[in-house]
Amino acid sequence: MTPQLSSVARTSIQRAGLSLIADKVVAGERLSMDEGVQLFHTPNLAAVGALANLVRERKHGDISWFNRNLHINATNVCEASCVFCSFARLEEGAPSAYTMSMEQAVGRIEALRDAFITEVHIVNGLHPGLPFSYYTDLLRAIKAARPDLHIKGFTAVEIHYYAHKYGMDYEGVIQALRQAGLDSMPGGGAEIFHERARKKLCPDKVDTQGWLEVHRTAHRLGMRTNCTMLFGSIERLEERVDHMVRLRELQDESLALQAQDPSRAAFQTFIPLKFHNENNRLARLSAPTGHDALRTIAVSRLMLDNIPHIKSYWVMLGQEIAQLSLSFGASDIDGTVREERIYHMAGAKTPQELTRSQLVTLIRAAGRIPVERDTLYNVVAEA
Ligand code: V47
Repeated sequence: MTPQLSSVARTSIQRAGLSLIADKVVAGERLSMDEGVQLFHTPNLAAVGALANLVRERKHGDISWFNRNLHINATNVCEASCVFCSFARLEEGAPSAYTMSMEQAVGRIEALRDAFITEVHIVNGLHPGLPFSYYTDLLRAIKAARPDLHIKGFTAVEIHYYAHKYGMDYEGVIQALRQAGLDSMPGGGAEIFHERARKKLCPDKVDTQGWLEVHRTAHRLGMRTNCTMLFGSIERLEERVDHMVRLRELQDESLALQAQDPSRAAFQTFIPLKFHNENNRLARLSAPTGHDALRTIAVSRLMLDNIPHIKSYWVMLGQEIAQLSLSFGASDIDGTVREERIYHMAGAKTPQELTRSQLVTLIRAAGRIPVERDTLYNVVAEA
């Protein structure tokens, strides 16, 4: 049965002044930039959430996806000076700077030899002193140790940095990483595309055009990618909507090309990343509220009509908001994770890891049906 708005939700939506937007959502029509901004300014969060939940249930019913994965951040040495980042250290030898040896990185995979995982997620700092072969060797060593694992790794920021540093183009970098074992790319580094905010947040890493071009190239080469938005720091609400619209436009383009040539790819998942305010140069700002997180998830579900999944990454949202988000547009909560550094160095109080059964319990308690997926959303098991 096609999901419908309840009469209670319809009344609340009408009272919130969202009837025109609701008509478009019910008819499956695309929302404009101005409508996205209106959703952010509507005080009635429940009404916005009801609309997002309708779209979520049309796309996924009661299913909530999760996976079993492991995060590796092989180095936190990073030339970039993003003001929101608590993870990076400017140079080797700085307090708590580290770079894993091959043995250390692969040792983390080998330690899990008897544990069932399907994915390794790799994101690194922009290390000025490593050869490109460090990354290809890392991928080869991981694949040699665990050929069954899907490697999702290297943000557009890293791809852009390697292209400049090692004298290659984006296609050359992606192909070389892929030949070494890379299977797909995460969505990090997008931050906020709007130039006013981007200049303040991350003045010296890939610009918006470059970030989008890396993903365009990956899609052309048939590699699926994710996309993100860092919200709740210094950006304006209009800039959040602008960010979503720019992603939607690239996704339109990638999907149109994929329709002509099925070997091409597109975005799978959008992950709104809630700003964490400890141990970084934006520590003076308050952390975004749970209310803001739920609204941002809901608006992204409504604006990004062409991206299949909205992920509420439990590590950065906390388990309670991640649960609630499953009724506000999100249909995925990410995975077991195991040893996350980027958010914990920025003050996240969530555990380092959730077991499969904890993820299943969390999703069931939110009234949804947990389904374990692999990175490409093939069903691994119904829980
Ligand atoms: O690019 C860094 C963000 C991202 C902070 O694709 C911060 O499946 C908030 O992209 N407060 C990396 N955000 C994480 C990421 C990710 C995570 C999980 C899954 C996937 C996926 C991607 O974290 C960075 C940056 O945008 N970030 N510092 C901070 N203080």
